[in-house]
Amino acid sequence: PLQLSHSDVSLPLSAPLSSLADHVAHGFAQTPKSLSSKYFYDAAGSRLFQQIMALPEYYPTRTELSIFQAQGAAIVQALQAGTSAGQPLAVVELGAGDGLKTKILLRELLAQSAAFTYVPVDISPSALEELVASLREELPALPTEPLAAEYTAALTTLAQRPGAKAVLFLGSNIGNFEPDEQRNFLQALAAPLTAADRLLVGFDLRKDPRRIRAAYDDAQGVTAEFNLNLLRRFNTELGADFQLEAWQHYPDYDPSTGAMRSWLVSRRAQTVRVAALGGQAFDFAAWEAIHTENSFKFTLSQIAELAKAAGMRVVEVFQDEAGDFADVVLAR
Ligand code: AVI
Repeated sequence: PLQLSHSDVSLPLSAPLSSLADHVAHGFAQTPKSLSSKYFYDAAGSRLFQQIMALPEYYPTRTELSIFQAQGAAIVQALQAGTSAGQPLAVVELGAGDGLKTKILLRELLAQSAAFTYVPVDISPSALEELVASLREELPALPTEPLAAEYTAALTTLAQRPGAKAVLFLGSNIGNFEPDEQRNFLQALAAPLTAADRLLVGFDLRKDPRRIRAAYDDAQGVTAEFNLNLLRRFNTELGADFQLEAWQHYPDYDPSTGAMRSWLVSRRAQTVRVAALGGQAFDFAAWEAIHTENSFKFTLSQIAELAKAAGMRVVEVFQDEAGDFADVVLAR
C-alpha cells in the first residue's frame, strides 16, 4: 500500500482518493451544479474546519463535547454492554478529524480498563497525522491503527476485522449525507456488525432556525473561507482558474425539512477553465449557485425511523440539557 510519512508517523493509505477532476466534471454537468463536501478536507480545509469548531456560532462541537464530559462514563458503558468482560474491542471512528471529543471517550475506556484498539479513519491524511501525534503524547498506552481513507474503505476494514466493535460516527457527520444516503450508509455500517457490537452516532437536532443558519454564516467569515477553499483547491490541484472574489458563500436553512445547505454563488457571468480536464470550460450565469454541502438537522422521531429503516434499534439516547444535540447508541 501507499505510505504517507510525516515525522515519525506513517499511515497506510488503503486506496487512492477518487479522482477530483472526474468529480468536478460530473458535478458541473448536474443541474444545479453540485460538488461533494468530502473534498473540503485538504490540509487547509481541515485547518479551517478546526477553526469553525471553535467559533462562537458553531455550537455542535462544543455541545457534543459537553455531552461526553457529563455522560462519558455511561456512554462508554453502553458501547461495551454487548461484549463480555475482557474481550478486546476495536473502537473504529469514521471522520475522526482532530479527535478532540473522542479523547474524552478514549480516556474513559482506559479508566474502565477495557482492552481496546483505536482505529481512527479520516479522509484527511494531515488531520490524521496530527491526531496520531497528539495521541502518542497524551495517551501513549493506547494502541492506535489509523487509516487515511474514505468512509467506504472503513466499511471494508470493519468487515475484515474479527472481534467486538464499537463504531463512532460523531459530530453530525451523518447530516452531510442526503436522507437516502443516510439510510444506505447506516445499513452498510450495520452489515458487518454482530448483535454485540454498538454504533454511536452524533445527530445535530432541530432548533431555532436562526441559530442553525448563524452556525454556517459566522461573523468572522471562517465558514465562507472553508466553502471558498474548495475552489482554491481546484485551482491548485486541477489548474482551474476560479477567481475567488467572483464567488460568494451562501448558507440556507429550511426549517420544514431540516436541510441546511451551503452554496457558492457566482457574482457575475463567468467562464472557468480546468487544465486537468484538458482545458474544459464551464459557464456560470450571474447568480448561478453551486451546491457544496448538506448539513441536515434531525428530530428524535426521525432518528428512530432512520435507525429502523437501516435495520438497527435505538439502545440509548444521550442529550445535552437544552436538547441541541443527541448522541445515539444503536445496535442490530
Ligand atoms: C463535518 N460536518 C459535520 C460539518 C457540518 O456541520 O456539516 C462541516 C461544516 N460545514 C460548515 N461548517 C461546518
